[in-house]
Amino acid sequence: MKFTDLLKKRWIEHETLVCVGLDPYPEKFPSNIGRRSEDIFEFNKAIIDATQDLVCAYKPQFAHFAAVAAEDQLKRTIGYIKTKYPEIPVILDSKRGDIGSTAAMYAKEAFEHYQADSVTVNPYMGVDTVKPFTDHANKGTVLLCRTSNPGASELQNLETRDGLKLYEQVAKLAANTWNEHQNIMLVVGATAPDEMANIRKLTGDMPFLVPGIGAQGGDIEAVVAAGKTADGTGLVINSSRAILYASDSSDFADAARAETLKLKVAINAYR
Ligand code: OMP
Repeated sequence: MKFTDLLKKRWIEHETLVCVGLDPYPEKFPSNIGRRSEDIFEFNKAIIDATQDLVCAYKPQFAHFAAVAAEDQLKRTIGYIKTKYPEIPVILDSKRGDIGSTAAMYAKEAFEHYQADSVTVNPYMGVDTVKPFTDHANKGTVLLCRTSNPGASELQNLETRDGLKLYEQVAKLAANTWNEHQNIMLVVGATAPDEMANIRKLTGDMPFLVPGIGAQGGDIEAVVAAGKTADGTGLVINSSRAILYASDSSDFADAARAETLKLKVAINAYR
C-alpha cells in the first residue's frame, strides 16, 4: 500500500498521531538486554512489541545505528516491523540530500535495501535532488522544512523574495510544484508552532512529521492547534528519548508503553 494511505489508515483505525522514534543508545540499555551494538535489535523489538497498537509510525534514526557499525540491526529492526506489523509505516530518518545521481542511490538504500516506507530528505539543494526520492510514487519523501533545533531559524527563517521566509518557500514548492505523486511530507519541529501555523496555511492537508516533543520540550497543545488538518489528523508526532529511556531497568518496555499511551491521550485531548 502507498505510504500516505498506510499512514491515513493508521491515524483513523488506531486513533493515534504518535510516532515512536527508534534512536538507540546502547549505553543506556538496561542490563538485562545488554549494552553492545549487537543488542540493539532486541531492545528495539521489546519497544516495538510494547507500543505497536499505540503508534501511527516508527522512525528509526540512521546515525544511531551507523555510528556503532550496527546497520545490520537497523535492517533487522525494519524487517521485523514489516513482517510482524506490516500495517505500521516506517520512516527511515537519514536526512539524505545530494546531486541527483547520488540521491538515486540514497533512495535505493532507503526503499530497497532497508525496505523503509519513507525517508527524511534535506531539500535545500533543490528539486533535482528531491525528485529521485519522490519518483518512488508509493514511498514517502519527508522533506526538512522548519526543523526543531535551536539554530533552525538562523537560515530557515531568513526572508527571501515575495516576503516569504526560506522555510515557507520550501513549503510552497513542496505543496505546489514538487508533489507530482502526492507523496511528500514535511518536517516541522514542535518547538516552532508559529512557523507550523504558517506552513499549514501554505500546504493544505499535507502531512507533517513533528519531532521535538518530549526531550526537546515542544508543547503538545500548541502543536495540535497549529498543525492539525480539518479532520483532526495531518500530524506524525515523534518522541524518541522520552519514550525509549523512560526507565533504565528491566521494566523499560512497560515504561515506554506508559509514556507512549500518555502522549497519545494528551494529543487526542486537543484534537
Ligand atoms: P527526541 O528529541 O529524543 O524525541 O528525538 C528527536 C528525533 O527527531 C531525533 O531522531 C532527531 O534526529 C529527529 N529530528 C529532530 O529532532 N528535529 C528535526 O527537525 C528533525 C528530526 C527528524 O527529521 O526526525
